Amino acid sequence: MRIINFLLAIIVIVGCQSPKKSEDAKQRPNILFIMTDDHTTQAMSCYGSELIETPNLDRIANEGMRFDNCYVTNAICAPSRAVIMTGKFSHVNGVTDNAKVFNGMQQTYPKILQKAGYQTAMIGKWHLGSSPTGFDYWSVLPGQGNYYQPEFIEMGDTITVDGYVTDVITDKAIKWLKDRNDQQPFAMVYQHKAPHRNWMPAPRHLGVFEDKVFPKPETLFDDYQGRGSAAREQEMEIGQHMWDAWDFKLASKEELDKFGANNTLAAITDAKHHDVAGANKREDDLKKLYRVYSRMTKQQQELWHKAYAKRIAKFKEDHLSDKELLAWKYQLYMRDYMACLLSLDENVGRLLKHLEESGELDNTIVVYTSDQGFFLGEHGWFDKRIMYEECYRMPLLVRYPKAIKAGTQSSALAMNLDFAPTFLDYAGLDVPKDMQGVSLRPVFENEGLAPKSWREATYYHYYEYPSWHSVKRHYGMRTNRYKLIHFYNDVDEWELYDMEKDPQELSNVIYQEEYKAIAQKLKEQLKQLQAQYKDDTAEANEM
Ligand code: SGN
Ligand code: CA
Repeated sequence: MRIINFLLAIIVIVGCQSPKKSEDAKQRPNILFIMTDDHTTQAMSCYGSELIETPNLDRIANEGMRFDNCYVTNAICAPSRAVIMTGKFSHVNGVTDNAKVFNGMQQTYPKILQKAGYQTAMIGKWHLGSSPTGFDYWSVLPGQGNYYQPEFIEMGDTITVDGYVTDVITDKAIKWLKDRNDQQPFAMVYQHKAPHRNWMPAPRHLGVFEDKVFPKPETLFDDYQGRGSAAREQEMEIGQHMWDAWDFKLASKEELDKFGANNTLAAITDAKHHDVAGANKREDDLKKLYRVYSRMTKQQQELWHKAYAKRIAKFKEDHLSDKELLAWKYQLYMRDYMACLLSLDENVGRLLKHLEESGELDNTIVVYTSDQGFFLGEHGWFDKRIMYEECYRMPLLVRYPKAIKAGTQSSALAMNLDFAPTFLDYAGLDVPKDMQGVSLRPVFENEGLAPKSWREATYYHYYEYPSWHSVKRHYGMRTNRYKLIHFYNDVDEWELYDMEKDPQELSNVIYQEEYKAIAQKLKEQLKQLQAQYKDDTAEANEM
């Protein structure tokens, strides 16, 4: 008994002193990969946004590097995630659109890190169809996940957790960090659902922006003159393709209660929410909202109705139409999107604070990004997919004081393809030859400037058509100055933008005499990129 007490005392004493870090944990950096869903640079104060303050994200930028030219290779969820995991383009990793299931047998950067002695975890939105591989611990939202009382698939078991999704994901992340073995470095993939459609804020943020008027983007009333059929025929207009109940929360307590009393949950799971012309539009719209509304507690529902009562009354009274109605809907969209960002920023702050307090922050490469950008009313749109700047550009902030000078900005052309090689490079591992991206380390070491012989163009290819939001198939490239796009499949149209003269992409100059030579040169360059990245998947789909 005495011996046991003695041993216990030793354990307590040793446990109280901060345990000595192994050389491994001291030298190889931890990696914290923070990715949100559909968060765009126009809604980050560190990128100059006047729409919202994001102090905790700004901290990462102020203490690290902000990338101004990081581009996604295929602006949609699952494809972007698969590119990040593999360091390979969609046509190589197989996930060309959201309906494809990721083949988890293939090589990924978490697998390589895990094999090399990193502890790996994947927490939050996954959206790759198959179960995560390469992680010691994983707890992921099924599919798109839910904002309230979310389910998780945790190492194969489905559980439901009370609370708001952004808070719950962070609780899980902090718990895993606390429980892990700190003698090994870690790589944690921490991915949020927010601020994905239908933009449901945390209970504590419901209604916070109801009286705020957000500045309108200059192109909110775009008429798509000067662009091709892809811009004209898409289905992502705030005015035409958002839903009154689902998106704008224009459904009263009475209407929702009545709907709930007349329908069983089982019968309302097949809402055809993308069929805007459907005869039962209101019915489908209510179905979709009721499904998520019924997940809330009574108390949460009360807060919800209190927050939205005012806009419902205004909708009934004002009978707005045309431009006035669109301008008002834009406000409703912004109020909810931005309110979702409040909890996101708070939670990122909470996680950074935990790392700081546990002494790990400065030995951790902290990355903040989103699976792609998003339209916040530019061109009258929401959603993403098309290779226009607002959604093509990704936010990318990286904090790692051992290698990155605080407060630097980079205009080097980067892609989500580069993330995996960057992590492997910093972990001191060889980047497999078949990864198509390159490590961003030379950019960090060059204080953000593109080093000599850095890439001159990024490459893009989007496939999900015909489908949600009707954005035509296209591929293209961007240099520092120009963007060239080819829409194919049911059309054969080229667009060229001079980003220096026309940053809003309002005027397609491909047929203008003065751009003839540059268009020719860029087309050649585009062919070379396709050869370099071995992408011949468009040819099969040409007209
Ligand atoms: C849902 C959304 C779409 C969105 C896709 C893909 N509709 O289907 O607006 O484009 O997800 O988003 S919703 O009415 O169900 O919200 S992604 O981020 O997963 O690519
Ligand atoms: Ca997304």
